[in-house]
Amino acid sequence: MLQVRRLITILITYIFLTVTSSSCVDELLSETLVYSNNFSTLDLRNFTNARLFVFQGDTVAGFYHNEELTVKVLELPPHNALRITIDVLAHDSWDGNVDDGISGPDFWYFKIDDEEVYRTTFSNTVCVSSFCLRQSFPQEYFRQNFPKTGAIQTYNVGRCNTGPNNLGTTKYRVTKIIPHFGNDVKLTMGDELLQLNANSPLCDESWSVSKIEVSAMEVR
Ligand SMILES: [Ca+2]
Ligand SMILES: [Ca+2]
Repeated sequence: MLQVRRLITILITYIFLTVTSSSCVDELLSETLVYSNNFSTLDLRNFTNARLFVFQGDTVAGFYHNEELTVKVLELPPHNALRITIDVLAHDSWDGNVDDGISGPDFWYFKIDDEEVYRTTFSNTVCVSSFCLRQSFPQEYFRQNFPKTGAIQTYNVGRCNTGPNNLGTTKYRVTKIIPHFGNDVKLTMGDELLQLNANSPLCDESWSVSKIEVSAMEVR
């Protein structure tokens, strides 16, 4: 009887291992951080359209409104995927998903080798029962999350819009893993911001980047 039980246990274990080992889960073989830039050393090598300013004591690349910022990372080690991590500052009155043809949607995106791989919206608005402009982040567009969901830091100060409707600045960490081969990668960050009723759309809403990281991954 004991032997029968043992045999049954071995059989169940075998079936479990067979099922779990054949499931389609990618296995991470290696991950190497190959590029990290928080602009503290003013390193703008291989950038296009980069400019720096200091926000709350931190040197960042910015600010932008309907512009793109590009960096090339060269001589990557062997890999078949990249992990891209970007810390984005959303300054002032971003309007999220609102689709009124005047205020938004307010999109932020990035491209890998000129192909868009990520698109979301941010909302810095207040959220009360009678008024709340949702944002897609932490997911990609289109999702209906509350303003500032997933922020890693919020600041009471905006960059420009300093009046009674100052909506501050919100920092988000955008991360995505993308299949990639080849020795070099071109990373392009950009926005499609809309604010037709503002005297200065650039003052009304803009963005900056406080850190960029690229990791080379080998995945099976
Ligand atoms: Ca706005
Ligand atoms: Ca807007």
